[in-house]
Amino acid sequence: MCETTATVEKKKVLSCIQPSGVPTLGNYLGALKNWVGMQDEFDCTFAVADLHAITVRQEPAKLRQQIYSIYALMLALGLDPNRSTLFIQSQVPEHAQLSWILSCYTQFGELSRMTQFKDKSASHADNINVGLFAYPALMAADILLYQPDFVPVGADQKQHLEIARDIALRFNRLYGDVFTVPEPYIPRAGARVMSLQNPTKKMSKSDPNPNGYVSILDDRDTVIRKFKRAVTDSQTQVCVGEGKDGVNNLIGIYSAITGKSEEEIAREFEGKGYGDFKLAVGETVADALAPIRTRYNELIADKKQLEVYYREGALRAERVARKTLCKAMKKVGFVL
Ligand code: ATP
Ligand code: LTN
Repeated sequence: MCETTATVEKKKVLSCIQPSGVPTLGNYLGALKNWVGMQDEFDCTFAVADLHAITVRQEPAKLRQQIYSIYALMLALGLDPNRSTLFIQSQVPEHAQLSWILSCYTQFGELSRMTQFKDKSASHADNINVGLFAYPALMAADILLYQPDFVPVGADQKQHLEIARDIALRFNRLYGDVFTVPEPYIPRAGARVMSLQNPTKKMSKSDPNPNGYVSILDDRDTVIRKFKRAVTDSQTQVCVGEGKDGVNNLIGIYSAITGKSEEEIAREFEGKGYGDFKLAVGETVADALAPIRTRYNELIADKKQLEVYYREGALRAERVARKTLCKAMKKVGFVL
């Protein structure tokens, strides 16, 4: 009997994170942690979305620092440049090129419905720029250039992913199969981590109140202090329930890190008060983040090595991106 030597091609995954500050526990549980776990099973591409970050005003020196910092953090978390393609978006010009093309296949009306645009226009009322509005077309380009099957993101990005799918379908209908239409990959626990100070609002690294978020690089005492101060409610029982946004959020965080179910958590803290629970969540989060911080400090100290990784990552990304861009350009009718 003949043995088949054909290898099964791995499914592809792509995601990005903005260098708009130090990533929070929300970014970690909603996205980054899942990226690390996907590397064995999938052919992964991950990027620092610096072009997206300038949709709100950034201080140049600080932005540069944050780009290095997020790249180092991706490595510290366990993303492996030998197995995955890890790059900086602005170093692969195909993103901006495809973004322009796709923006001509995106309707003003559909962009006007984006909740992130509405939120950010309200919080940056003095700078409602065209880039902030067109952001989903750039995000669609980030994705479609790499033909991924899955895009792991937090729940807040679902709407942007749907528009990326719509753009891909629209383009394919006009020109044939140019783009893979990707599926969102949203984790069961941790998909929407809320602010510790206002648990009806998502935890965000650009929150002006640092007690609202836990940064991945916060030290142990800071993490525990922020959890001790977390807003809860006037009840006493540790369990999921209506009107218990703060406690629900803490249970979600604890569940995402320990893998325990809501019922198991309720049983574990039966008869104990919120104080004990908040301390336990704080300690668990601090334990999970400590090794990441240590590794990050080593990596960020060696800029030369970081540069080797991100330059190589950009070359690898560009080889794939160029192919898709050329295909799309040819279909549209450009002379190549
Ligand atoms: P900003 O707060 O500056 O607007 P952001 O953190 O919302 O930025 P990104 O840095 O691009 O945006 O997010 C990277 C990933 O983290 C995305 O997949 C996003 O869905 C996820 N994410 C962001 N905030 C949360 C949260 N609070 N809970 C779960 N996932 C989140
Ligand atoms: N829009 C995302 C960041 C982002 C992204 C992407 C996520 C930019 N390009 C491509 C997934 C795929 C955000 O604001 N969280």
